[in-house]
Amino acid sequence: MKRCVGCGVILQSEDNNKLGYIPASKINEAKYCERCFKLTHYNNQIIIPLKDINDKIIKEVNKSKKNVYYIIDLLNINEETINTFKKIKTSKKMIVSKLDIIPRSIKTSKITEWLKKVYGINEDIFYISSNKDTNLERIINDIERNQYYDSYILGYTNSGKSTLINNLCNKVNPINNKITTSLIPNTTLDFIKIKLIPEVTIIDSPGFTLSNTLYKDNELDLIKRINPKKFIKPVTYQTKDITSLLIEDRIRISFNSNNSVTTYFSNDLIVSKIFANNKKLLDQKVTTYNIEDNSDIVIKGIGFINVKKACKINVYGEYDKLIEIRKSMF
Ligand SMILES: Nc1nc2c(ncn2[C@@H]2O[C@H](COP(=O)(O)OP(=O)(O)OP(=O)(O)O)[C@@H](O)[C@H]2O)c(=O)[nH]1
Ligand SMILES: [Mg+2]
Repeated sequence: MKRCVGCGVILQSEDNNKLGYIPASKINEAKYCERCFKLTHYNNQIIIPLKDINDKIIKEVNKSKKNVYYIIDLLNINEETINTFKKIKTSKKMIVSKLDIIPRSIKTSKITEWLKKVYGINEDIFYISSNKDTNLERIINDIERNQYYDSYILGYTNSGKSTLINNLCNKVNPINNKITTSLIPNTTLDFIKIKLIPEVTIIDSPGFTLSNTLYKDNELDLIKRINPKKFIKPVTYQTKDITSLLIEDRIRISFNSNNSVTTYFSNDLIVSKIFANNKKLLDQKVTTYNIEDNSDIVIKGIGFINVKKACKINVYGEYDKLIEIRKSMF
């Protein structure tokens, strides 16, 4: 039984519509399945939704009792991603990834304090950037110091698990077999065991998936715009009682008073300020939230909007499923 080095599935040449397919003529020497090969060499993106993956991962990890590093990206900190962290019952630490995109105005010590106060996170928290090779040696030192022989790398899809593992290997024990990484949801399809050094194993995992997302799995352009490439530039809007922010022509949030609100999203996400007498979206379900001074409107998987003064907001349509309100880190 041979597994794909890129995504972890078992290689097979019986059915080209099933996971792990590789033509029979290639199966002996192949390291990667056809999907990973096409993704890496032709940017041909085949998306495979994974069913019930969240429960399966938690079950397997809790049974194993192995150490866990849980990767989370700043724009995806919300009740759901934090609750998943809390379901892990083995020794665990948090890694906030993609430090290179976090606005310079946000200090990591502030984030740690806030994660503790608002979300009750008492575990160690690391801040890394795989792209910029920042603080990766802290993870390696942590593994060494604690003598973790096996550690899972867990986290939501696209949080940067596989990229981190490739970069850790590159530092310690460079190998040619890179795990496949990409922006498509669920690039990694099964657990992948990697020897960091002979006595230390790191296990990559399929990403957890959010219960609701702004995008459908095949909306790759939108997925690209949601995932920041560069550091996020916060944008401040002054609102009046008729102002709404419209996000990607989908989520509309209206404000009821003069206020100052600042968005923390990928710079490529399309956000516009519109006015309530714009009828376009008016005959929809409306959900109202009472916001206290200095709070965040969290949009799951997308980012958050910092609101300075207490106010009421309305959210239109079914997008209330993506909205949470929390105390701001500022
Ligand atoms: N800016 C930035 N982007 C990163 C970093 N690490 C990973 N990415 C990007 O995030 C996207 C997802 O990376 P992956 O490593 O495939 O994420 P994953 O968590 O393994 O995703 P799944 O396998 O789908 O669960 C890719 O486009 C990466 O280039 C980082 O440190 N900084
Ligand atoms: Mg992966």
